[in-house]
Amino acid sequence: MTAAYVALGGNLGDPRRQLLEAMDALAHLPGTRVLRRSRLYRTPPWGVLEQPPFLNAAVLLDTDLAPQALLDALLAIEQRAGRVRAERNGPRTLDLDLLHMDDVQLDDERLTLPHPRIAERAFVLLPLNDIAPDLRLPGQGRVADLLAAADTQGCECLIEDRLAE
Ligand code: PH2
Ligand code: MG
Ligand code: MG
Repeated sequence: MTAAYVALGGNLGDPRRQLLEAMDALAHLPGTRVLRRSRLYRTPPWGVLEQPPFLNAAVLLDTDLAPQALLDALLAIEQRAGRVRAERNGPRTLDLDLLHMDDVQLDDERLTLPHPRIAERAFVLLPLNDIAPDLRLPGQGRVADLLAAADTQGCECLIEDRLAE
């Protein structure tokens, strides 16, 4: 079993429902359990500014799936949520990004682990800090330290969405 950290995001349709349903879908993947769920965060759009705010979250999985198989499973869940691949960094119903798997470093045309741009993105670091503040990302640093240095302006935690473990 391997620990896997997945970021969830969305800003079209009903993002809260899509994120919660995606967490359930992750819990039903073969050989996979959800160990921790972050709170939900409302975050200003990054990259393409003219689009609605995002909801973001993160989960910690324990999984038998290999990285590429897990990536395929994440893309299938995105598809079922009506994801249409249009503009890079543009609006989407559901985005599931594999951030890190313990003891895995890889770089091929489909997948780079750890995800190389975690340190730049408050919308990833805020929820990741809920579930793994002491995680050390090879090449980037410790999550809580990265968050302390990040620009979290405009990000808000949806307190009412604190989820049971
Ligand atoms: N995802 C993007 C582009 N911009 N901005 C926020 N706030 N949250 C996201 O999840 C996000 C984004 C591309 O995946
Ligand atoms: Mg993304
Ligand atoms: Mg993605």
